[in-house]
This record gives sequence, C-alpha cells and structure tokens, in this order.
Amino acid sequence: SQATLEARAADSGANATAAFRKKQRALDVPKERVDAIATDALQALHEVIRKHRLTYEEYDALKSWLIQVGEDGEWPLFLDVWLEHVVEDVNTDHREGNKGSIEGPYYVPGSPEQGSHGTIPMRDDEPGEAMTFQGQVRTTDGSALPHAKVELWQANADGFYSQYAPGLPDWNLRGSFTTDDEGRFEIHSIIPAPYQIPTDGACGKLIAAAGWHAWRPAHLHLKVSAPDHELLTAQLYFPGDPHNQDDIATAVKPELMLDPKPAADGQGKVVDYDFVIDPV
Ligand code: MBD
Ligand code: FE
Repeated sequence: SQATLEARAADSGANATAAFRKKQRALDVPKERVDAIATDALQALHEVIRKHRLTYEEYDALKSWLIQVGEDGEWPLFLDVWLEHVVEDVNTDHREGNKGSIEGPYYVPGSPEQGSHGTIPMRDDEPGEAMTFQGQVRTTDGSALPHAKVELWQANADGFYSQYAPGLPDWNLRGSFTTDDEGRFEIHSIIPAPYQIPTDGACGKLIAAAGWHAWRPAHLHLKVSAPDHELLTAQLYFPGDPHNQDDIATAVKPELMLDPKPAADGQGKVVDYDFVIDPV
C-alpha cells in the first residue's frame, strides 16, 4: 500500500496549485520592488553558476526540471518547502508575541466553526491517538483575548490533508474555534502523523537526486487572530519526532515544541499551549 500512498500523495502538489489559483490576490508589486528583487535574485544565481562552473548538461537538467515542477503543479509545494521559512522570518521578526511558522501549501479558509470547546470535524472512526489541545489567547500586555479565532488544520494518522488527498471528507481535521470569555479554547482532535512530501513529482526528484529525505515532522497548523492584532500563523511539533532536527521545510523552532501529557481519563494526550499575539 506504500505505492498507493505515494500515488495519492503526488496529487497533493497539483491540488495545491489549483487551490492557490483560487485564492491568489492581484499581483500589484511596484516596479521598483520588482526591479530590485529580480536584479538581485538573478545576480545571486549568476554567482552560483560561476562558483560551481555549471556545465551545459547541468543547465539542461535544470531546464527540464523547472518545466517538470510546473507540469506537476508543484510550484506551491517547492516554494513553501524551500523558501517560505525565510519570508516568514523577515515578516515576523519584529513581534513580541509568540513565534510563528510557515503556512505551507494546505491551508483552506472558512473551516467549520466549533465554538470555544469542541471537536474538530473528523470521521466517526478517525484513526490516531486522541489529543486534547487547549490553551489561552492573550495580547502582549498579558490580558486575555475573548472571542479570538483559532483555526486548526492538520494531517490525519496517514499523513494526508483533506481537500488535497482524495477520499477524505472536505473539512476533515480542519476547524475554527472561538475563545471564550477568558480567552480559552479546548479542541478535541487526534495526533497527526509525520508528513512525507510527494516523492514521485518534481520536488521528489530533486530530493532523490540530491540524496536528501522528504520528511516533515508531525505538526499542527494554526492561525490565531483577533481584531486589531497581527495574524499569527504557526505550526506546533511533538517532542521525540526524528525529523524535528532535519525538517525538509526548515519550519521547526524550539518555541513551537509541545509538551503532551497523558490524559486524566487515560484516553490519549492533553497538550496545553498559549498564544500571545501582537497588537497592530
Ligand atoms: C506540509 O504539510 C507542510 O506543512 C509544508 C510546509 C510543506 C509541505 C507539506
Ligand atoms: Fe503541513
């Protein structure tokens, strides 16, 4: 069934392209910025070519690989895995509140609202270890933020995201929660599996050709928002995952590590995690 899993995984890259086209905003980057950024980007590449004295064989391999990334619909995957972490860094390094992390290719806005204490949409027989994810949302002066929005999306116990892998209900393991009067939330879900980026598309070909691995550690994706506050996009990780040290997407930070504890009723794990978000 590994072949089936990988074949299904390959759809994810192409689906991410279709989804991005839907949410894409107008491209209104000013001419001065395009000039400055494109000039520097090209110059950086020229330096790489000189440093490594690129052969024509390598130049042609690059051309055919770039064509393949587009044909496989994997530009969102490529960009989010290998570049977004730096974009995230330069856009959030002024913040006093919680560290965040990259959004990645699989966010879908508008997931079902579940209140302050609720269960994320999932199948009756959803495989995986039960997880209660709970905490408080505060602003940087320490006061609680009631009615803040906490969106959670995650892979299932097979490492697949709904709407990007076939055969899953549309909103499976995607939910929106609203903090209570004390800024608290409590979410019932399952612990996600580690995620292997598709190995049979162009990104997988690069990974194999370079002798890298395709793994991201198991993670939860979150967006935390409140009026007059900066949107926090984050990922949270589980201790002991072998890929916390070598995430292919370079999106792990020590501040994003969870501390799961056995649940009092013996059913799975409880994780406490608070979010502090910055006023605009
Ligand atoms: C993911 O699930 C993900 O979070 C990122 C950043 C890239 C590929 C797959
Ligand atoms: Fe992910």
